[in-house]
Amino acid sequence: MTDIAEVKRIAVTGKQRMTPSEAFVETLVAQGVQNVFGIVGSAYMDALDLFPAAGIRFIPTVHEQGSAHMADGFFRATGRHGVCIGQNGPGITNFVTAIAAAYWAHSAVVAITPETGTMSIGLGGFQETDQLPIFSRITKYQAHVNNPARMAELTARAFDRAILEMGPTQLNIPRDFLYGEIDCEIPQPIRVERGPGGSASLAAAAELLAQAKFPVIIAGGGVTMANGVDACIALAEALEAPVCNSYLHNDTFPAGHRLACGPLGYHGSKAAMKVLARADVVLALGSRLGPFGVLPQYGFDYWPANAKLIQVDADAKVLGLVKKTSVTVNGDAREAALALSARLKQSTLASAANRDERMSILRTEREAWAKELAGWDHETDSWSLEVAKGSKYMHPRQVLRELEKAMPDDAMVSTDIGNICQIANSYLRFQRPRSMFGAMMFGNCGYAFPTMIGCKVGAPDRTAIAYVGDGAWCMSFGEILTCVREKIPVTAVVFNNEQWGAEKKNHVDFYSNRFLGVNLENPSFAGIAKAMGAEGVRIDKLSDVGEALRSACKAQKEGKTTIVELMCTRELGDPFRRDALKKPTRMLEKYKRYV
Ligand SMILES: Cc1ncc(C[n+]2csc(CCOP(=O)(O)OP(=O)(O)O)c2C)c(N)n1
Ligand SMILES: [Mg+2]
Repeated sequence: MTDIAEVKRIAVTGKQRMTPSEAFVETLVAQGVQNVFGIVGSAYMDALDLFPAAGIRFIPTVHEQGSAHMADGFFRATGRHGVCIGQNGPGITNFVTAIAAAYWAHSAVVAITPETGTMSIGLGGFQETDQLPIFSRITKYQAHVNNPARMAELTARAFDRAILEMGPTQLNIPRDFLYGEIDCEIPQPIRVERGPGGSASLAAAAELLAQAKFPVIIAGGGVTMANGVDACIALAEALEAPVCNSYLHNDTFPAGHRLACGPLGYHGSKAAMKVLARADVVLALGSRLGPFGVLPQYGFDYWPANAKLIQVDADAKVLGLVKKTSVTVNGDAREAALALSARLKQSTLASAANRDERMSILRTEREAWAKELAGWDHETDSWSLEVAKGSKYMHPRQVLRELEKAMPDDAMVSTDIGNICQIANSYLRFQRPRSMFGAMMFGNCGYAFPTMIGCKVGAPDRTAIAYVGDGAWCMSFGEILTCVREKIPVTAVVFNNEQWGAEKKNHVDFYSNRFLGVNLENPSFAGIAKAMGAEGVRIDKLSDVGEALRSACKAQKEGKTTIVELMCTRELGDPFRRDALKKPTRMLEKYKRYV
């Protein structure tokens, strides 16, 4: 097999005679693709055959959902396209959940979906389904190759649009269209340069910021996507404005910076919420202010309803969508931050007058939250106290604190959907961007592990850690084999509380502890890991947690994947969706006692 590193990766130039498979593969080369995640299938074997000679690594996965999550993680870690491919029909429908997740993570994933051959469409021959409607609401753009001669053009467009529209796209290819001969020129990638936004809106934003007595910045995911953390820091320092991270984006501003408040949203930082509540002007930088991310937390509605809101986003469609805005700027987060800093240099800042007072509020709130977290060893609701009382296992919060202390500086951490993974938001602190990979707003269990495998492929020199609950782990642990077979070393931290905890919390809060389908009988996850060729450790003593994480991370340098199974009590923190559940009402006699 060709050594990929040695292949010259320059696409052919000028109009040439070639096969559509060659046109497709050469367009991938022109777009800079070096890794494609997928499961092999006859539908695209003619193109797959060329991957090694084109310098493209094909990474076979266990399940196509895993492939698409890996593509998502690859994009989020690198800012470069994540690419996945599969067999027409079932291979492609297996992508769906992960593409929906990538949609809400704003990830430039290109899902390549070979489909039934054109001469048998509609006959129900084999592995046939209409593949465009399925993805129509979870992609930003769908290219359908309607003629083999357009293979390169449409392939290129799927890649260009994923970056332009900041989300997944689909490239749908009737499988017979990979064969034949075409005259074709491989298109060069089209990348638009994004500006800071309109000058009138920037002037209005700068004026509001200059007049602000208590400006607060919310640094959203757009700051990372624009590689704009430095520009955000410079703007925050110019204003001496505290900075909150938007929900699940704990890496958009360095946690150690004197102006950092921590993350908003579910199990976020109370300091961030208390500081934001005092703002008279809020600058949301690169954030859509998603509704779930700004819900009241800890019984506290922190959104400053009377503050003026400046929202900056590269996607015009999210401006003013969720929160009422005073000024909207349709611009790149980095460019806009730089432009605002430049404008503010010429202004007198009202907030300079009360700087010391504001800084003292920030310090007080940060210290109060740090102290509260330090003393918050376990949950204190009566159900949690009851189940933890006789347990020989560890309190989740104490486990999360030990992990935080042992976390390497270069760590990338993905978090799944579950009670313990969400409480982790309080304990995950990062100093640099592209470090936190939450399951974002599609909220699917099973996201974190495959996503982190993709992150590791994109950033092999960084330490890769996935946080996963035991329920979600069972949806995703098959991909251990991908780590082992493909030598992609990752650490999975599995919080084993023997339950689908996040949903069980709703039984506790709303359904009088009528547990149904939430208790889990688990095998030994450490044992399974070993049987699959990885390392596995099972920890039930707090004093062993830090060392287990440290040595698992070290083992990555030797190419080893480790599953650290942490035995946790069944106690449960605040629920996800208190906002969306109601105490039950029953009207029919037979259901009367179900209240
Ligand atoms: C694919 C999918 N199925 C179901 C759910 C509903 N759900 C949300 S959290 C959760 C429980 C997660 O349990 P676990 O992974 O064990 O973590 P824990 O809450 O126990 O910490 C479930 C079933 C979901 N979010 N995604
Ligand atoms: Mg669990």
